[in-house]
Amino acid sequence: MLRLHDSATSGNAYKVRLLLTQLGIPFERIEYDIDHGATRTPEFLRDKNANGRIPVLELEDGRCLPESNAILWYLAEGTPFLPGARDDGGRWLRAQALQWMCFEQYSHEPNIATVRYWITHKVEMTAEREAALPGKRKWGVAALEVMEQHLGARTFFAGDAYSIADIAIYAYTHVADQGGFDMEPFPAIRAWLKRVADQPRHIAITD
Ligand SMILES: N[C@@H](CCC(=O)N[C@@H](CS)C(=O)NCC(=O)O)C(=O)O
Repeated sequence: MLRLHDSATSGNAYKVRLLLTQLGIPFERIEYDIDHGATRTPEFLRDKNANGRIPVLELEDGRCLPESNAILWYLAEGTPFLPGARDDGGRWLRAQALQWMCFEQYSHEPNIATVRYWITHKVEMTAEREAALPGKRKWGVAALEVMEQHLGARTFFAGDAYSIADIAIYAYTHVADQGGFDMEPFPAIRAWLKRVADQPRHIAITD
């Protein structure tokens, strides 16, 4: 059985739990206390992820794949969750999915997810974090504005069907309010959040 090295409140890990569930693939969850360095032990760094982070997908043969969006891509290959698997526009749609997954990791997650983590995990607000906070809020809102503009004319991120691009971006957008991001000015995002939550076999981050 697949094993997911996991943490219950992590949006990055939730992406993988959501896709595995929607694909109907059984998996074992191994929980880590990320607040107390459980992913920084010599064993974890040696055997699971040298970068010291979850999620990590461990295959039946013991190979370990870190990075949430790489895991989504691996699992979605050959399924409708990787856009364009069955049509001529596949190359373009897959590139668009990758475009949005890169956007999520560079412009969205480092701002929106980090602020949420600081607040919900009640981490010590060091001088360094206090100094970084306004910039993270500013760039988090900027990411939401980019998404709002895109979704104003579209139903999903890559083409017109739900895909791993939506899963990647949904994970931290639907809990952005927990980091103090006001979603009121973003009606197109709010409509898209509902479309994603209405997909078959959807699970909550708390499930
Ligand atoms: N780019 C990575 C980020 C992974 C990440 O930041 N994981 C966090 C939890 S969301 C973690 O493991 N933190 C524990 C630590 O850094 O020690 C991904 O998308 O999987």
